[in-house]
Amino acid sequence: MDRGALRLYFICGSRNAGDRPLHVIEESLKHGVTMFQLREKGANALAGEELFNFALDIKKLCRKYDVPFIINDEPDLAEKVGADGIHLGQDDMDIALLPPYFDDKIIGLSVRDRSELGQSDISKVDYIGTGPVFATGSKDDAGEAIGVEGLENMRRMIGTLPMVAIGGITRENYRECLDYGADGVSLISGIAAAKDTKRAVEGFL
Ligand code: TZP
Ligand code: MG
Repeated sequence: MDRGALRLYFICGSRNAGDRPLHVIEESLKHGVTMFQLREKGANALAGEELFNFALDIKKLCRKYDVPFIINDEPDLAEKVGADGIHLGQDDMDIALLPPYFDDKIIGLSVRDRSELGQSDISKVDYIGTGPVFATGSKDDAGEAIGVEGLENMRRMIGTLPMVAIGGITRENYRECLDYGADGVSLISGIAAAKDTKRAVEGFL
């Protein structure tokens, strides 16, 4: 994959961005987000046909702005909707078991530290997501923050494999993540909870 796509990687579901999530997502894409992930989690998360239709609407937006469209944790949905890739966590499906659809798609994997790296087969992984770098309120089981030192250690262990930082990323600490080895940042609230989506995106860029 083009590691440049990781520069500003927005993650969002239907419950993260007020009552007009598609509008927020379109604004974010229009103003410069470089990769998008649909992560549908939590109370009142969409499922079934509703989730499929939401995913399809987002895919159309991603195509319009020429931004890769990734789906978190749901390979069947990703294949059905024709997504550009899948992002998996340590407890999700084994990458080796992904169907052939994903052979030429983007595969992302969450890896927080040396121990998780040791138990991961990264031979088919296009990028890893490392964190939480800072404290986050967006994921209950995110675990303790690894800090920028955690990022730096991971960069040393993975060589040139594309890596995106995640967890508590703000305009203030964005640059630091890049300085410590990340190719970019992925974030939910930094964009989804911003009053002005355009300003938030442009602020990061
Ligand atoms: N994985 C580790 S931290 C996190 C995920 C999905 C949440 C990131 O959200 P925020 O609001 O950018 O901290
Ligand atoms: Mg997961």
